[in-house]
Amino acid sequence: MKTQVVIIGAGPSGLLLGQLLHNAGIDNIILERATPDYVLGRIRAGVLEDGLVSLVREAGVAERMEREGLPHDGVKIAFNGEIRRVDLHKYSNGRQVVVYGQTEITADLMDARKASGAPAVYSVENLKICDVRSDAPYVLYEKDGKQERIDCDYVAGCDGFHGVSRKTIPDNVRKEYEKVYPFGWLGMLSDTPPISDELIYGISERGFFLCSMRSEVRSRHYVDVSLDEKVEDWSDDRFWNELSSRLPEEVRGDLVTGPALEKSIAPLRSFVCEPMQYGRLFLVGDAAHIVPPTGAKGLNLASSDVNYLYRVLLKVFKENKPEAIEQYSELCLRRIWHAERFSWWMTSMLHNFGDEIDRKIMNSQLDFYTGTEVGQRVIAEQYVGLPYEEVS
Ligand code: FAS
Ligand code: PHB
Repeated sequence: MKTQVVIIGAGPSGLLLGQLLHNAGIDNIILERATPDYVLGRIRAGVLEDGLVSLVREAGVAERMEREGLPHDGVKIAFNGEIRRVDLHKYSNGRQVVVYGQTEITADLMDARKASGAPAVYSVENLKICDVRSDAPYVLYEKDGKQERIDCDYVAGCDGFHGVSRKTIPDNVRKEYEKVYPFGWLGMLSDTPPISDELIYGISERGFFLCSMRSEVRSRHYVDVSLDEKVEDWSDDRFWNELSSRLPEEVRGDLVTGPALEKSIAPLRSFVCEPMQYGRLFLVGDAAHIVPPTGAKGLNLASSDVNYLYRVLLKVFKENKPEAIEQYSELCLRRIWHAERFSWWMTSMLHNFGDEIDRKIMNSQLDFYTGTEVGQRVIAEQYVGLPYEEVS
C-alpha cells in the first residue's frame, strides 16, 4: 500500500491530524495499537484552549462541542482558606476556554473518521518505522497475525509517551529533558453536579485539589497523593472525605458526593524531547512532551503540534514547498517550552513540596498573581493559550 502520510496513534493528536489532512485531500492512514473502546476509556483532559477549539472547528468536527461544551470566562484559585477568581476573558483580551472532555473530542473525531471513509486500523502490533532518513520511508506492522507494509512520504508519530516514534530517533541525536514530581493526581469522575460554575484549583494544609467538570451534571475532581499510593486503597468515601477536608469553608457545604464512574492516579512529570523531527518522521503531542496537568496544557500542546504539522504539510503538498518541513520542530518547541514553564509554575504554586519557607513564598506568589491586574494577565494569557505562530 502507498499513501502520503502514515499517522501512528489514534489518540486526539492522530485523529485530529488525520481529519485535517483528509479534508485537505492529503491521503493518510491511522494505525492504532489499542481498540477504539480502550482509547475512549482513558479519562484525561477537560479544558480546551481557544486554539484547539478553532482547530476542531476547522476540521469540521465541532458540532457537539459547540452544543455541549461549556465556555468559561474565569477560573478560581483557592489558598489561605480564600477563593479568588482570575478573569480569563478580561485579561486575555476577550478570549475564553471551553470545558469539554478529551474523551468527547476523541469520540467525535472517531465518528468523523468513520464517516469520511479514510482508513484507520486498530489493534495493530509490532509496528516499525523504517527509512525515515530516505525520501521513501515505510511502516511495517502486523494485523491479525499478517505482516503489512505501507510506503509513504511522511510519518506522523502521534503515539504518545510510550510509543515507538520517539525511540526511532537515535539516542545520539535525541536530547530528553525530564523532571519527575514527588506526587501524583488521584482523579475521580462522578455523575454529581460541580461545586462551582467554574474550575477551582486549590492548595490547603493537606495538599492540592481541583474541582473540575465535564457538564452541569458530571464532575471531575482531583487530590494530589504520594507516589506510593494505590488507587485500590481509595474508596469513594475516602476520596470524598479527603477532598472535602481540603476545600475552603465557603464551598465545603456545596460538595455533592456520589459513586465513582472512574478513578485513577496519574504521575506528574515535565518532559521534552528535542528535536521533534528526524528525516521524514515528526513527533506530535505526548510522543514528544509531557506537562503536569496543573496548567491544563497536555491536550492543548498536542493540538498546537497538530496545527503546525498540518500547515507544514499543506505547504509541502499544496504549494510544492518540501523545505517547509525544516521549521516544524523549532515552531513546536517555542510554544512547548512556554507551556512547560507555565505548567511547572502552576504546579510549584499549588502543591506542598514539604519545605515551609517554600510554601510561604508560593502563597506570596499566589497572592500577587491573583491579587493584581498584571498578575492576572500573566495567568490568563497562558491559561487560555498563547497564539499559534504563522507557518511560512
Ligand atoms: P495519547 O497518548 O492520547 O495517544 C497516543 C495513542 O497512540 C494511544 O491511543 C496509543 O494506544 C497509541 N500508540 C502507542 N504506541 C503505539 C504503537 N506502537 N503503535 C500504534 N499506536 C500506538 N492533559 C490535560 O490537558 N489535562 C489533563 O487533566 C490531563 N490528564 C491526563 C491524565 C493521564 C493519566 C494522562 C496519561 C495524560 C493526561 N493529560 C492531560 C495529557 C493527555 O491529555 C495528553 O496530552 C493527550 O492524550 C495527548 O494526546 P496524544 O498526543 O494523541 O497521545
Ligand atoms: C480536568 O477537567 O480533567 C482537568 C481540568 C484542568 C486541569 C487538569 C484536568 O488543569
